[in-house]
Amino acid sequence: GTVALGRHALVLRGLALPWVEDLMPALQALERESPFRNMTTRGGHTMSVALTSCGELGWVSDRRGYRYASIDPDTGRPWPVMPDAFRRLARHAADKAGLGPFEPDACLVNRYAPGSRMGLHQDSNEKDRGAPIVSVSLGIPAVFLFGGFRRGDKAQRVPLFHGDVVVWGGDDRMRFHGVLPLKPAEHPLLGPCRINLTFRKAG
Ligand code: MD3
Ligand code: FE
Repeated sequence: GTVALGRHALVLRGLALPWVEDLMPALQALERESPFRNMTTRGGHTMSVALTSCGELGWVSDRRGYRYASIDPDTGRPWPVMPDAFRRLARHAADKAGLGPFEPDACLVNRYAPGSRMGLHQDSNEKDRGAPIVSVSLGIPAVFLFGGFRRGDKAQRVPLFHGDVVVWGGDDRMRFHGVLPLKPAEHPLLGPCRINLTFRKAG
């Protein structure tokens, strides 16, 4: 089933399910190379979501603010190579949504525990605003907030489950969005955890 959230925002329910057995070992290898870390906001608060990255560029935050960088500051090494299964799933999803071809150079990996949340924000650090963003949800469910173009605009609530893929492009790329605090839950593969892979063309 495909659900349209906006003109260029599509939920592809369960699209990642056949890929999970290839995604999981790649994710484990990736987090051994560049472990999850809790970043700080510009205001100095610690985020409840843990983050790592793979691909040519990853997401870093420090006193200077947020940006994409080619070196993981926690390891001093380049980010892990984007696993083939990750890249192929991202391309497949963008094609399926009619927003391909997509060549991501960054994959941000967010890890949520029960209670973790992500406040409303816009993703505006990517140079190529014409490229879509592909997001893959794994593990326990979350409620995604799909807002408007101003912070105060009313947001639609969209439940996202294990295996769901969302593709955002065109006009919908600059919408405010976030994730409500996760309810306590257990997933048979991931335990009390949600993983979100977001693929971007950042550079
Ligand atoms: C809609 N992550 O990492 S993914 C983020 O579930 C982020 O971890 C959320 O927002 C998560 O920045 C949501 C879906 C997503 C990603 C980027 C978007 C939705 C978006 C950019 C524009 C509009
Ligand atoms: Fe975002």
